[in-house]
Amino acid sequence: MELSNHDDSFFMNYAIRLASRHIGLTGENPSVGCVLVSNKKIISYGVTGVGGSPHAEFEALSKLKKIPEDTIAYVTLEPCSHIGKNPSCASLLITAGISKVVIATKDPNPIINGEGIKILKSQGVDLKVGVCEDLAKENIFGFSQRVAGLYPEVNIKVASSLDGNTIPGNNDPWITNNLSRSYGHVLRSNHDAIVVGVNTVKIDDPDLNCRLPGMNDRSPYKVIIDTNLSTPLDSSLVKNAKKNRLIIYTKILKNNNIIDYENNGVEVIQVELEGNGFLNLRMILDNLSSKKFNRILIEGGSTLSSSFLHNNLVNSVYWFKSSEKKAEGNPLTNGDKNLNKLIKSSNFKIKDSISLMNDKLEIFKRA
Ligand code: AOF
Ligand code: ZN
Repeated sequence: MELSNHDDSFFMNYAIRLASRHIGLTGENPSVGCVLVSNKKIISYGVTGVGGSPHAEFEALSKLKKIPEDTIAYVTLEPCSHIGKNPSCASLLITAGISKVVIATKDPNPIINGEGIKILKSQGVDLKVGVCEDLAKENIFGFSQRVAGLYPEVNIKVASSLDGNTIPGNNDPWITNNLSRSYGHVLRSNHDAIVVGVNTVKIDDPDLNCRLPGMNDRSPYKVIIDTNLSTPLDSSLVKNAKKNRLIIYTKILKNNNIIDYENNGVEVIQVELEGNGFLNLRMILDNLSSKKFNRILIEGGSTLSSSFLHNNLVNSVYWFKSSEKKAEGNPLTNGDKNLNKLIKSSNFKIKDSISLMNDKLEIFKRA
């Protein structure tokens, strides 16, 4: 009996969830999920490996000794047609004798872009494209942007008290609760680079690692926006630069101490200033895109976050709000940095509101 539409979306949702687990871990490659189904049962599954290899289809196929004749492959992205760092997944599926492939969305990579589908079709494989497409597209949004020659996906994380203040009171270094902070670490793990302004480094001396148990290796690159190259050489980020994979963007400097940073393993990149005295954020995003980063997380401070918003460069805002704790100063709901206003004027829509015990996470997405 043919599988119904309902079953197709059930198996594809499973594949999409698998893919979600490796977002931020697959380097320049998108994270893809693959589920193999025989007689309505999942007989194998795969997800793109850490660093981008192996591809999901390869992993799913290689777990099986024998592939039943009626096997259907559910993949969140069109199987690749080319031989790159990995073999062609379209060819692997054909060689394995898979007679039906269900695909969530086409691969926007110009070297594939329909070629995988063509190869499968030419070999008589039964195809269905577009199952759970919106969800699958959301997962690879940053990748799609970058391969289309646009900027990577840029998301902002902010934490504040309910009234929008961001500086913790004296007695407690944290504004939000444990659960919010764990969620914040998940966000770190599923981005390729975390960006902060130099003032955040000077005030907080952060590590910007993913500190969830067992997930330390999921820490992305660190990036500091530092117009005058004044990041303290004894800051934790610089001292651990090699391990941290630290990049500092600064203005074009005639007399500079770049070598001091480079000796610590920092990559220093000089970019032009804009009229307002800020570094050109578009040039920075171009450069991050050339480094094949798909997803960028801006973690502070509020000046940097609002500059990205003012320049319409942000895709989502993750705003953690504590209902209990009070914070001081640096309000996100006032003046130039009024986040509420910026979100409204940049046409963001609230996409989700998640309870994190007594905190709340509001997720805004650009419409
Ligand atoms: C798939 N399955 O799991 C992924 C795909 O250099 P390569 O060989 O790793 O190929 C990279 C391209 O393959 C990448 O840019 C994207 O278009 C596609 N990713 N394709 O069939 C996978 N991750
Ligand atoms: Zn592939």
